[in-house]
Amino acid sequence: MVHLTLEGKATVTALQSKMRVAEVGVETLGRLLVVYPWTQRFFESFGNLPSADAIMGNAKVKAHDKKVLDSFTKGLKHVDHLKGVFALLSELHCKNLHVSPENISLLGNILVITLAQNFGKEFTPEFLAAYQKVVAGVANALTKYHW
Ligand code: HEG
Repeated sequence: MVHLTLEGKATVTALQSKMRVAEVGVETLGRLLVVYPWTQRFFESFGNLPSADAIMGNAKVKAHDKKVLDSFTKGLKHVDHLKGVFALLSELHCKNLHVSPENISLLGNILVITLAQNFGKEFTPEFLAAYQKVVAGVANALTKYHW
């Protein structure tokens, strides 16, 4: 559950259209794998990831990034019931994949950083602050099954 004021809800609607613009050009998972290399161990099936260029150019990384971004966009549509919407995905990450809550929040934070860097015009500080809340909510919902 993300607590947003009514004004915040209008911001969320605006964020939805901003995300459509930004979707091409935010390589969040690629950056996670480059900046926090220990996260690479979850993606052995993606092949050899020897350098930042290789990671950013890897087709499987890009395809997976699209899935991750779609999840965050879905989160924007369901800010009031994130835990329910992400229950299955939480089960997958916690029980099957054993991805830690820390790594999950890192990915959300990287998304916000990337939006600020690549789309600073659309994502002004006000929008970034609101989006940070949503991203934290999604990350939190994804750790529902952690103990
Ligand atoms: Mg996860 C699968 C979203 C963090 C590792 N992740 C998936 C899938 C989605 C998703 C939508 C596909 C599920 C399916 O096919 O049913 N991931 C997602 C979000 C976030 C996140 C929204 C952060 C909030 N994931 C994350 C992190 C790691 C990770 C931090 C590892 C460091 N995800 C991971 C792996 C898979 C998924 C290993 C399975 C990949 C595969 O085998 O295809």
